[in-house]
Amino acid sequence: MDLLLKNIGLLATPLGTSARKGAAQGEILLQKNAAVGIKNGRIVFAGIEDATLRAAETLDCGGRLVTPGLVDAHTHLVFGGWRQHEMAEKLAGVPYLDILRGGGGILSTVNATREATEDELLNKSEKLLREARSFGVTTCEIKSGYGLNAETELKQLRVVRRLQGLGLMDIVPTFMGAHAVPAEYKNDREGYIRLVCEKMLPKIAEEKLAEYCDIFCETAVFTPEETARILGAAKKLGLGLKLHGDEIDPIGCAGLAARLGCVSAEHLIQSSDDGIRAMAKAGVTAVLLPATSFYLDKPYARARTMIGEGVAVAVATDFNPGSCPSVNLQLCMSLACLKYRMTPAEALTAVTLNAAAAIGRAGNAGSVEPGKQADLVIWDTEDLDYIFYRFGSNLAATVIYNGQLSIA
Ligand code: IZC
Ligand code: ZN
Repeated sequence: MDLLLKNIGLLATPLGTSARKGAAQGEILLQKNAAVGIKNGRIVFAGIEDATLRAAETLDCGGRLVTPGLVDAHTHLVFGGWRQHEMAEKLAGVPYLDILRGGGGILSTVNATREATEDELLNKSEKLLREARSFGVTTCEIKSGYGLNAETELKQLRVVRRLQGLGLMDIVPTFMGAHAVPAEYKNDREGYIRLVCEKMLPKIAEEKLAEYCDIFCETAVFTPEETARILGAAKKLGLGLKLHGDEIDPIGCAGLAARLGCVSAEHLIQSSDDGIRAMAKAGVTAVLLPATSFYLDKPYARARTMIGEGVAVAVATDFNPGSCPSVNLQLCMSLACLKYRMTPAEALTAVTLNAAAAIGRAGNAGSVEPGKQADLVIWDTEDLDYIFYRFGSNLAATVIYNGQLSIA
C-alpha cells in the first residue's frame, strides 16, 4: 500500500457501483474506527482498522469523519463574464425567463463567452474548479451552451478538455448547444436546430468532445418536440442523454426524459406524479438543484415523493452565472436536508454514488470501497450530521483525489 488513512473515527459511504433508489438511498455504511488503504490511486482496503495494516505512508485522521469525494453532477462552469448586473432586475421582480426573453440572461453570457479567448476561459475555470475542490469535489460535470455557434461551443469543450489535463479532478463533458436560441437565429429556430443536429453534434461526436448531450426544455426555450428531435440526433451519435426540465413550468419533462431514455433529468421542480413514476420505471436519475431554487426563490423539487416512488436522487450545484453563482456543493447538501427533507445519509448518497451514476462514473467513483478510485474527503468533524447542520461553512479539511492529498 502507498498510503494508509488510519484513525478514522467514522467512515460514512454508500456502497455499490450503481445508483441507490428508494429506501436503499438512505442505507449507508457507517463504520467506526476505520482505515482506508490506497495503492496506485485506487482503494485497496476499507474497513475496521487493525494493527497488521502497513503502508509506505500513513495519515492519521485524528478520529474524524471520512466520506467519498463529492461529485458535482451538474455545472455550467466554463463561461465569460458574470451577471451581477441582473441582481437589480431580479430584486425588482423581473422573472428569470423575462430577462432571457429581453436578450439578457444566458444570451448576455453567450456574448461574453464568444469574446473570451480559450486561455482566458481556461484560467477562469481553473480557479473555479480549485474552489470547488476545496469544498470536497473530486468529480465534476461541465456543460457547454454559452457559445450557441459551432466555433464557441467547440471552444468551450476544448477548454473542458484542457481542464481534464490539469489533473485537479475527474471532469465529465456535456454538450448543451440547445441552451437557448441565439439572437442571430431569433426568427429562424428551425435553422438553429438544424445547425445543432447537423453541424455541431457530428463534429463533437467525431472529436469525442462530449459524453452527454443536454438541452433546456422550457417555455420559450426549447419545446418537448424539439427536445425529442435534438436528443434523438445525439443518441444516434452515441451520446448519453440529459435534459433540464420542469424547472419553471410543468411541461411534462419527467415523462419525456423517461420516454427518450435519458440517463438523468435535471431540476424537476414542477414534475407530475405520473412523470416521477415514469422516471422510476425507466431508471432515470433525478439531478436536483436546490441552490437554484434558493437563488431564484422558486419551490423545491419533491425529493421525498421521488425517493418514495423509487427514483434515484442526486443533488448538484447547477453552478452558472445566472441562477446559481456558487460552487459550494456543501451548501446544497444542507439545503437537501432542510428543504427536500432528505436525511443526511440520503443526501450523502445524492452527492456521491447517485451523482456519479448520473454522469456514468458509478463504477469508478462515489463510494469508499476496494476497486474504486481513491477520492475521499477528511472532514473537520467526527460526526456525519454535523456537515449538513453547519450550513455555509466549508468543513472539508483534506481532499484526496486519485490518491493525492490537497489540504483545503
Ligand atoms: O446561464 O442562466 N437555467 N440555464 C438553465 C441556466 C440556468 C444557466 C444560465
Ligand atoms: Zn443547469
